[in-house]
Amino acid sequence: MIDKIDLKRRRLLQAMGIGTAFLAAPVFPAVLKKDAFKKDAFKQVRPQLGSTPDVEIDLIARVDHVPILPGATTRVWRYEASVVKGDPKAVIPLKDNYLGPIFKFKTGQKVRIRLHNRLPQEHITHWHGVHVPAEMDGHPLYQVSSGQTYIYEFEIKNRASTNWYHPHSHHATAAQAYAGLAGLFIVEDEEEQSLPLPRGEYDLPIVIQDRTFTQDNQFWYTNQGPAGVIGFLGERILVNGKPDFTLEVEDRAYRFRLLNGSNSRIYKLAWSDGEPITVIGSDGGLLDKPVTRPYLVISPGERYELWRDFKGAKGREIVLESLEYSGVMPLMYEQHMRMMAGHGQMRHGMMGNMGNMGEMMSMMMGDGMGAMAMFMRHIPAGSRFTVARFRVTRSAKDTLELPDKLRRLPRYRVEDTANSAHPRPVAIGNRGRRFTLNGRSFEMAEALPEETIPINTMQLLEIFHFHGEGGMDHGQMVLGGNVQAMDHNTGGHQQGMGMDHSGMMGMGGGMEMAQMIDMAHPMHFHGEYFQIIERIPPTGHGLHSGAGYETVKDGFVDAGFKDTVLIMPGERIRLIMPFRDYKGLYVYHCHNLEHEDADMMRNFKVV
Ligand SMILES: [Cu+2]
Repeated sequence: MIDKIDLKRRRLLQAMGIGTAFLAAPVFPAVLKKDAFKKDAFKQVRPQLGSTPDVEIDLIARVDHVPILPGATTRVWRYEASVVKGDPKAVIPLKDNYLGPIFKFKTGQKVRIRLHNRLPQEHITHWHGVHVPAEMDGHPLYQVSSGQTYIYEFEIKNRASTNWYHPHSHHATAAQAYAGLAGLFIVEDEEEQSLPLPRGEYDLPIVIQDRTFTQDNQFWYTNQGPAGVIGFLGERILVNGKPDFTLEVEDRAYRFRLLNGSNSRIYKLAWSDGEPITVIGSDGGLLDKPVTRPYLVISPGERYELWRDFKGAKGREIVLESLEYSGVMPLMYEQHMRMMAGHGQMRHGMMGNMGNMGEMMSMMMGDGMGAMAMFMRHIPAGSRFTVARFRVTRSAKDTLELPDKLRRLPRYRVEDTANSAHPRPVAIGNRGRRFTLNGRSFEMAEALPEETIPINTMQLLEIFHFHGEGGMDHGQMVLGGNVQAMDHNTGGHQQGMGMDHSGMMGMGGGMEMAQMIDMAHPMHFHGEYFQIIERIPPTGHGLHSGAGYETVKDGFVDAGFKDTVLIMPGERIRLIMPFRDYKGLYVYHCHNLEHEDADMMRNFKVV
């Protein structure tokens, strides 16, 4: 029984956007608001391959039903593809799976992909990590209606790398990806193929996602209430589209290509037998040499390639686990989850019977089994759980030794950037309980002067949190130790927000709200891979206490080419990114997909 709801819980509920007007979310698919944006000025631009494509593919996005759990099939949205021309091995279909087929291309190939939208909704697909012309990148400007086709044509310029493709539809990326639309996009090149790395059945994808199911085996989704602030979290982990993922392996070395394809969940991966995690590649392909870590933090959108040798483990089961961590979620969430755990409400990491939370929900919303209750079934962020099991059942005929060196990796240097003294800011802030970038929300075709970038330049970028810390004037933010004027884009928005744009009463001041929703964000930049040159830890004072940072800090692998990077509360990250070959609009955004859909996204305009 609950006598009273204490202030902290009341604040959590308010910060998470419930307790005033809470919209019960329908079972997926949700009805999505139409955007008023006129895109007449942005008719599809046919690109110029300059010749006929080497590979031509028909890609269909459609509704389907696939077996996931025992019993009823699950209604999903999925990709399906076939090779119309060229190497038939360019498309590897996955049977009985909602995941899209694996694309395998070679550097230098010219590709044409005809995307047929057979979804009951507007849609566009983005090739995450792939360096393509702006019109080919899946900007929401180019989304097509149900029944329409979008034709992509581009040359594969990437080095060998594990990329992926997923929706980038306006305000609908999260729901569409969650419904199943995602697939791997692997690029191979000669140098990578010549290296002594595991191949064929020893080179395997590990796509990690989380989902919540209804009683009749259907995907359940919401982006309302707490899920709208922290992102959607599921009650079950799926690997390669399957629950309770178990793989029989030989006692030899494997190459695992990891993708975190979850909407918002961050994993802290470790081997159950105490072997360190050996990383040989990241978003943009192989590192120059292997890197070992006690655990690996992988946030939504990121890829890492692991080397794992099961030598000497025959007869054993080795588990890939996600370990406990803290500090990535808003403090209120973590306090709340600890409190629920302390009250014995967790069962197998979930809310068992609805308990206090359910009663509280009944009191506050008159609906004890509503959307909030479904959402609260999720595996708490930062709890420990199994991701995948590997049973070493077979003896290998041969094996490989981990090479000391992998492949040459050109290093980007600050002195080669066009703006070494003035990094371009990517300031994470908030307006009420919504996150902003450089003080702004996404506008379809808008780019500010600091978001306008001359073509064929290298740029220094700095990502940091700016929630209107005191002692600074409006419209200014500290960047690399200098105060930089940001007049036209921060003025007034960052501080003293009593009410957010939806008219909901905030928590009585921007600072307090900022403190309550401060969290980690996986930032993704479209266009081309960047390199991280510096990760500056939280200072430990001011808004960001840095609490929990030590539970994740040894799990970042910043080497190599990246397109997505997790920035922790209080951290600053400096990176160098080239803007080569193509002019036009490329988005950068948070890859917590609920944040992206809530407009935590902006454009870079390459001119
Ligand atoms: Cu975010």
